[in-house]
Amino acid sequence: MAAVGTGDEQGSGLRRGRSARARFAALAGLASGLVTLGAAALVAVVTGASSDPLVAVGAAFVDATPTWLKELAAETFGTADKAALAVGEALVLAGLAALAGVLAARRWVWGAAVVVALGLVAAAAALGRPGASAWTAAPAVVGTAAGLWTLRLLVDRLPAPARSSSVAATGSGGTPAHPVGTASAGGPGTVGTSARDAWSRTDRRGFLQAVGVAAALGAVGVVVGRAAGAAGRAVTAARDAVRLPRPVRAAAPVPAGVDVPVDGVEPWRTPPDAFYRIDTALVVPQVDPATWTLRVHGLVEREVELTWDELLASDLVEAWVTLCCVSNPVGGDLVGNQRWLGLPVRDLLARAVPHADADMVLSRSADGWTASTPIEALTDDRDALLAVGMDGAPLPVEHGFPARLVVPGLYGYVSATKWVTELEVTRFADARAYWTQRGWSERGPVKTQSRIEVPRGGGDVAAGDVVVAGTAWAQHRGVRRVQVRADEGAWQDATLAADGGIDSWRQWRWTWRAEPGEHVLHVRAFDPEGPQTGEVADVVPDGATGYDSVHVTVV
Ligand SMILES: Nc1nc2c(c(=O)[nH]1)N[C@H]1C(S)=C(S)[C@@H](COP(=O)(O)O)O[C@H]1N2
Ligand SMILES: [Mo]
Repeated sequence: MAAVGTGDEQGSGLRRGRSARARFAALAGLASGLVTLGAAALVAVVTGASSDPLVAVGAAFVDATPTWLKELAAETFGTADKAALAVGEALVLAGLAALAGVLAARRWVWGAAVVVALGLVAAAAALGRPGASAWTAAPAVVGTAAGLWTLRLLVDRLPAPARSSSVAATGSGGTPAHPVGTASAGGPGTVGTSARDAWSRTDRRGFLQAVGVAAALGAVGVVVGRAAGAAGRAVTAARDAVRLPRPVRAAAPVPAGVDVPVDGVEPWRTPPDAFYRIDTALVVPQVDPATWTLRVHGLVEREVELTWDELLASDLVEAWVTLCCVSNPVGGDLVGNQRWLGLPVRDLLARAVPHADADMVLSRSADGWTASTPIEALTDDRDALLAVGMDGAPLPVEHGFPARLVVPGLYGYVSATKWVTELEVTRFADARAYWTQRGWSERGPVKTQSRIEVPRGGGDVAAGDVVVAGTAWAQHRGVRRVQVRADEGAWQDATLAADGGIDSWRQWRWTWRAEPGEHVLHVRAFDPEGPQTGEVADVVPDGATGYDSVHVTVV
């Protein structure tokens, strides 16, 4: 072995060659990862969005996430938790792809094993989605094959591993390496000979170009595949074509004065585009009303299957209902009020005739989500609706088009199934819904709540008469009274806004004689049973309690 330079120099040159090689190998891994995703996204145009590895793995992750982590994510990212998940997934994947490249450059089988393992995870996740067929694994399989092929091509273009300084490397594909010492070698200051020297600038440029081309092709595949898939599946045209019938019973007219005349209070009627959105769907299910049906089965005298046309031809009614999420913290905004159009669920259940021992209806969505609703809430005289309309228009796609449930008095997680396709009449003892399987209560009646919207905490207010205002809700029981107190003093009655019905929230306001200094305001609402509890409880397992408060600096 002809030594060039000292042993130390030689060693560090070797190491440097190795780490440079590893860096390039990592790039090869990243580019191959993109090719995998691009090829998969293109196949998923045909096999459906939920078969796309990123979507399938993300969805499986969402379903498997422990409740505490989900709560943490919701607290940290709010309704941006889906974006946060996508970023997290991309980072983990990028790390694994780079690792696959580095390993493949050392020993091909190691790198290939990482790629195949990732492919298997993606295939398994896709096959585990509701409505999966064997084809659902196709994007993962095709993507993995394309990724492996790309990785092999790129790794073959890397310089041979730097084993010894004197051995002029030969390309692994049998290509003769450039001789050491030509113009293509490392240049001034290069220590010893290493992989770097054996790899000409031209080789390096060629490699980086190949990496660039692969990465670009992969990225284009992802973008085009996603866009084509979304355009092909989109039900926006079908939604635009829907003509909703007039209700046989219109909603009670909204009295004047449901909105308190105070700037900064959320409107009584929540605009649909401002309505909070909560669901586990990473891609919004696109359900074509032409093929949609709702099946009522289980503990019933006769199964009922309802088509879209039959539903629209039924006697639909309209009702204002405030919907809220069990994950809404005290003072939070996962709550909204809207006018819904739909078929009373009791009419639908009456057609099926539930058995006397049934005490629950497990509703299921097109994407496999489930909610457990006490059957009495669906059969008593409240406006529990199989809703098709919101604010006089077909449901927005992200709010459940073509049909969803809306049940006054229950949190969304036990009642408000969007993209609903099935009602299984059953018993609490026999079936458990999506969130109940994850530690939440099987029943979720809404807890009476109130919040202060004005003044917002943080800013200063001028001493004197200060208007304090906000909203309270106690769906299907009704808000009877709202009280406010300053600095833990005596509770004072607030003035209630006009009453839009017991299923809707209610605004209130109160005038406060504010003295300069630091103050804290609390609010509480009363339903017919009495005041809401001030006891502080977390959202898990069945909804937060406690008084909303704001800290105000009066100057
Ligand atoms: N298919 C489906 N329906 C669903 C959910 C879901 O994850 N999937 N989430 C429920 C929850 S927890 C709530 S609070 C409401 C929210 O309805 P919105 O997004 O229209 O406000 O939808 C309910 N319906
Ligand atoms: Mo929710």
